[in-house]
Amino acid sequence: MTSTDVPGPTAEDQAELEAMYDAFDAAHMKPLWTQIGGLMPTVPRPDAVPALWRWSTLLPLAERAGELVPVGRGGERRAIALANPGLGGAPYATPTLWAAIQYLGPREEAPAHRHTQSAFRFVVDGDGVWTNVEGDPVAMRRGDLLLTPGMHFHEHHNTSDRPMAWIDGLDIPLVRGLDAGFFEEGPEQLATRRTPPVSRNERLWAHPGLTPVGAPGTPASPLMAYRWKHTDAALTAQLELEAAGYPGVLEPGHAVVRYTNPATAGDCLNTIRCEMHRLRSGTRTAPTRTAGSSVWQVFDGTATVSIDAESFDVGTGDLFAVPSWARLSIETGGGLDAFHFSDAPVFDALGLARTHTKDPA
Ligand code: 1HN
Repeated sequence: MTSTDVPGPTAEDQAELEAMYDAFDAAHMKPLWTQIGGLMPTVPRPDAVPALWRWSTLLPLAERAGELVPVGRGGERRAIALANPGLGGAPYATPTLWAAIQYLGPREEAPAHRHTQSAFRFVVDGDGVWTNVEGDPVAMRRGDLLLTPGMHFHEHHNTSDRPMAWIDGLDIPLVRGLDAGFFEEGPEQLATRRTPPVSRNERLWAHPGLTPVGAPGTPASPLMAYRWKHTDAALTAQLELEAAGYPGVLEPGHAVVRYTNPATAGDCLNTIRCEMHRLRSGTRTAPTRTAGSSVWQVFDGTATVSIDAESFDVGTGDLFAVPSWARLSIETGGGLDAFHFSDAPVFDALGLARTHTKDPA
């Protein structure tokens, strides 16, 4: 008998198979053989898509929310999340990262709370808000990265007559996926209305290469503020050294600093990596794929960003999301400073980190 003579399933066989699949359904069981491609793709196949949010869209809408929606207990924060169009309406920029614009009007206060989710704020423009982290007042100003590690009480207050907007990044979707979220309201009264120019944590920890002996180290950074003055100086020095012929930058014309825990040199937050990138004018980054997702915000300058088949022209304040394993390249004519945050610490900790860089085309 040749293979063409093999008889197909009989009607009786077919009926038995169907009965088995119905029994699987009834017993809440799923056979692997119908699902393997979806469960184990050869490379990541994210639902998240390359996505762009323009500051010129976000800011007026946040201002409108400032006019129409009060901030206070219950809502807690006037934060409006970036929802990746591939994620079915969930308020997530990527499957692991929440990103939002937050807006606080003149003299407004956002109440104290704490949660297991890690958080940061990055300030693209403005000042006048202090965030009290565990009762330590931390000024928020242009170019600063401010941290709120998990389970630190935090509240915000605008001490000025001007509104202020900034971006928040949190690991909300990751923590939701792990069912690890815990949340507690704090005291009704603001912990303090003091507005010192330098917070206690900076006085202790913001001295390069000098660890305060006796101060307890922590898995997330004990330093809550990374000031633009320091970030800018580090990037300027890298590119000046490169121009003088010393090695030290990632690739020609591309300087990067990572915001780290001064006690460990590890990432500043347990679940979120934060970096500032500076591209010299006329620089194009090598197309790179990275396992793990991320969000960028242009801090200064302009660029053309290619993410897989998409291409976006971006300027100050614009945000874009890069799905896992998407091919990313950034090209700038006039120079670019861009803030970048990702879920890379999670990928590192779990042994899932991978990157692939093609030679520049
Ligand atoms: C939160 O605590 C802040 O403290 C911002 O500014 C956004 C989103 C969800 C849950 C808590 C903040 C948040 C948040």
